[in-house]
Amino acid sequence: MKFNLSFVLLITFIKDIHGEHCEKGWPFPQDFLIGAASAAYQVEGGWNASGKGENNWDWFTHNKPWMIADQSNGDVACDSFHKYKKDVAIMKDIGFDFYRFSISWSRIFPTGFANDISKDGIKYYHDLIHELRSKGLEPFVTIYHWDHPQVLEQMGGWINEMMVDWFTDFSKIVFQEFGPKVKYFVTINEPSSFCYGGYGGTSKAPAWNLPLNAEYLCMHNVLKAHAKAYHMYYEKFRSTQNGIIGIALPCNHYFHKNEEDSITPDIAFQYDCGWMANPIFSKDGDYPKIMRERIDENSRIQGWPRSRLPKFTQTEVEYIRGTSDYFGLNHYTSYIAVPVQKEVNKGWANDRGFYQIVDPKWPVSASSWLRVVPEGFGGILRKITKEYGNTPIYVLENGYSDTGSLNDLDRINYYYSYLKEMLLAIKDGCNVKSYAAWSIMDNYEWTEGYNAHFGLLQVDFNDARRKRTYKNSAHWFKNLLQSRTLLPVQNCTNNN
Ligand code: GBH
Repeated sequence: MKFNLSFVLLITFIKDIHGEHCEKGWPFPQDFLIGAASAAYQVEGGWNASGKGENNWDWFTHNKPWMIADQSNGDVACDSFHKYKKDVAIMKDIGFDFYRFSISWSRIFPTGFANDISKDGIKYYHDLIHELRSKGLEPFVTIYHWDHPQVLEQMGGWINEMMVDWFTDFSKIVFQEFGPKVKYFVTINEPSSFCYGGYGGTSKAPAWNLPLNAEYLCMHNVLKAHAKAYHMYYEKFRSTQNGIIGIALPCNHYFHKNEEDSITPDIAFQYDCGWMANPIFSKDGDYPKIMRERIDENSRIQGWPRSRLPKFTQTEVEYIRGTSDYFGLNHYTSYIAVPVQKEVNKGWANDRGFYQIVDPKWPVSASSWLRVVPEGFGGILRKITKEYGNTPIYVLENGYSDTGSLNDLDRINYYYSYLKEMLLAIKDGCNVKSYAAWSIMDNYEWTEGYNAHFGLLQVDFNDARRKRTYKNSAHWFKNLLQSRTLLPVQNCTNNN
């Protein structure tokens, strides 16, 4: 495998310098950072090792296995709790600049609260960070990637405003302990994913299924928690630690259905991305106007005594606005936004007034929600730049799922076509500073279990040692990182 692909790339290169009909390579900007990403619950395992407490995903998968596609859980996952040195050695070999990983809250606070801190839990992340730095990789730390102590969930999870303080307590320990050796922090990964999936719907723990209500409350608290952690970092840690801190938002791109419809894609963007981004990155802060208007109107029509979209005070608006040093973008796919007219006495369909479809011509992946639409990546980078100005954009996740083959040409094509769009957007003036592939290895894909494979490395989940094997895409990245140039895949290799 390894030999084959290098050979093909070598031929590509030779043909290239001989000026045959290949697209030429696209160099990455200088200082551009390229990394790989993961999340604690998805890779660590060691669910009760060294005194770790139970978290919401432990509880959910153990007590409601039928909610998971293959009834599986993250008890062992990739066993990165024990195999982190191997992981780091592999990333060093591929040549990544940074590793984005998250901290397991219940590993640090086994009983859920700040009065009981686990030395072993802290030590694990010190060891991981040390291992990364000694191999020349930057640790890029996500404080929260969806797992929190189950006791906090019992107390309402993200619907309880106390979560703002609990999250701040946790963040404080993270900064205190790891901040001296970490230059890059993400407070919270993808608020809308767990607010919709966990509280509004059923695709994430705790699957409350209280749509058009609980997700709004969840987001309200998440934005406050993010802002509070950000301010604490600035007030107490930044001057000595010199890092940067931001938030990771999942933003799709939206196309129109009809040529003449210039507004629905923007409305869809505001609901999907603006819901989280507008309060933080816009000039005036707060939720997007369109959401305020439509949800307020629907709530009124439906006889609610107040809007289901909670309100920030002006002080809160200002407290949240500007609380991110960069725009952390997780982007995978695009949709077509189709408008739905408001119905008399009924208001806006789904609080939104649009629904989303896909173009059947867009290639599929192993995840029902993920179609391959590279031009949407350029689209969303330009849209974010247009909406929120020149804030640096850190792409913190982008990737493709398949059924797990080592010969993953579809994944290579996905990365090539998406990276090319990104480099074009940079040429057009988008201030993109980094890119992280999701994911370094196949892992526990939440309620999709082990069915969806996003990894550059295959993990043998039937092997107690969780053997890791390079896929062709890992070799492809290694080559890219050596040349710091995006070289064509298909154009040259298939047409010769
Ligand atoms: C990322 O979310 C996550 O940050 C990461 O942990 C995960 O492994 C990776 O994606 C791959 O999935 O189930 O139909 O309701 C990406 C954005 C938002 C995509 C939620 C899936 C749920 C669709 N995700 N969405 S559905």
